[in-house]
Amino acid sequence: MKKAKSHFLRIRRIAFEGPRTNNPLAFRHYNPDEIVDGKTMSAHLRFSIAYWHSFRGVGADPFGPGTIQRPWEAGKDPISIAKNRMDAAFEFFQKIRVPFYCFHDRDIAPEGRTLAESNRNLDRLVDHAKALQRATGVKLLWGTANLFSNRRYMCGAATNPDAHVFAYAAAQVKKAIDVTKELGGQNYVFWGGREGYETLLNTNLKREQDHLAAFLHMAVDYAKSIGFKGQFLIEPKPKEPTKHQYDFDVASGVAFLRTYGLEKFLKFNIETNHATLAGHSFQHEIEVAAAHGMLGSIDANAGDELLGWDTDQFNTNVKELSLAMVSVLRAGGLGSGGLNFDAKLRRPSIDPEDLFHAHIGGMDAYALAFKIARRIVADGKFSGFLEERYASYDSGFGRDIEKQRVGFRELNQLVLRKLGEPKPRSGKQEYLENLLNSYLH
Ligand code: XUL
Ligand code: CO
Repeated sequence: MKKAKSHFLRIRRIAFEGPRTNNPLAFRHYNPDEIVDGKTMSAHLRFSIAYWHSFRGVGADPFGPGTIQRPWEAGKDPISIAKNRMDAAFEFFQKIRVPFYCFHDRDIAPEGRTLAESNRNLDRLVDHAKALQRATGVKLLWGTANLFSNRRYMCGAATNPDAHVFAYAAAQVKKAIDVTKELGGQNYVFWGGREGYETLLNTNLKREQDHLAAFLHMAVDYAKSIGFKGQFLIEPKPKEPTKHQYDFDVASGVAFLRTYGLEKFLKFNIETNHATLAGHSFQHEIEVAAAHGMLGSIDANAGDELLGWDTDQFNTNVKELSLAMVSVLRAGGLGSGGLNFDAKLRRPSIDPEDLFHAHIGGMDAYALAFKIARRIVADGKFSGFLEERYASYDSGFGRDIEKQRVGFRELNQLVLRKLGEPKPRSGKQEYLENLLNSYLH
């Protein structure tokens, strides 16, 4: 491939300079090559760039069009623009030093007038991506299909009342799985943006959920038939754009997947801002997924405490991330998943340099949280406290309860004859909060 011109001429590859550096374009905590437990930090954290935000986001909001103008968007031919944009993206991936990226089909290639034309456009950009992946070593963490922007999907894709739309979505996802496989994608994501409803006056909820399950079964069968080995992930979100989305949170997702016999085939892609929109903490969603052995990947971002929608901001809250990373480490890591920055610049952050500041902040916050979480886990103070708190279930009648070897009759006899009144023990929340802070500061 011929040497492409630089799109970020004034910015060099971001270096690790340590916590004391004054250089705003350097990492303070993320040292990609540092070996931790026999693996590089880069391999532990598996950072990924979200193509849709960083290379398709223009800062538009309901009150005004985009503010962000990139020089690589100039030109008339949509395919050449898409290729140019992809060159800029891969230069960014290298300079910010991430090993992965993620995309929707329509992020990387323009939609055509027909599905066949859209597929041809996609093929051209997939060829380009393949060459760039080979040249840079950057890999595809996951692919997905955009089943929510085009007006045909206004009432959903797999849950659309019109079977014709279901069929179209199936054809689009078939192609998206094909190209994800072709690019060596390690996962494939299903986010049901419009798989929900606005009003039950026009919605058959049960039928729509049955259809969503049928769609996912078809995807599983198709992946098997072509030998796609990537992990399927479902990404819950309670609302927005639909008022009520079927995969509301991890718990309802688990119930849905188990109800329809899909639990062996999918894990969860947990997004921080979706967790908080559902009224949960980020750590809660990770713990619920981990409890079911279904923690797959993370869409790393944050909401705004004062706003009730999906602001998709870069997360610099080290405390929140440390707690999340403790749960990730205890769950044994993310496997084929990673930390994908599903986060966008604020509307007035219009400089290409802002893209670097945003990701440096997000990566450093996660790297610091990772180090703190490793210390917390290694010290074992919190896990020791937990073990002690539940120790009464480790032997005697507590163990019999866990093993379901006793019932109400036996426990009734035990309390009346032997145990009597339980002695309450402090939950020690304030002590534990202080202990957590001692790791943070
Ligand atoms: C939307 C969202 C999506 C998914 C991929 O809130 O998070 O970008 O991550 O479709
Ligand atoms: Co997301």
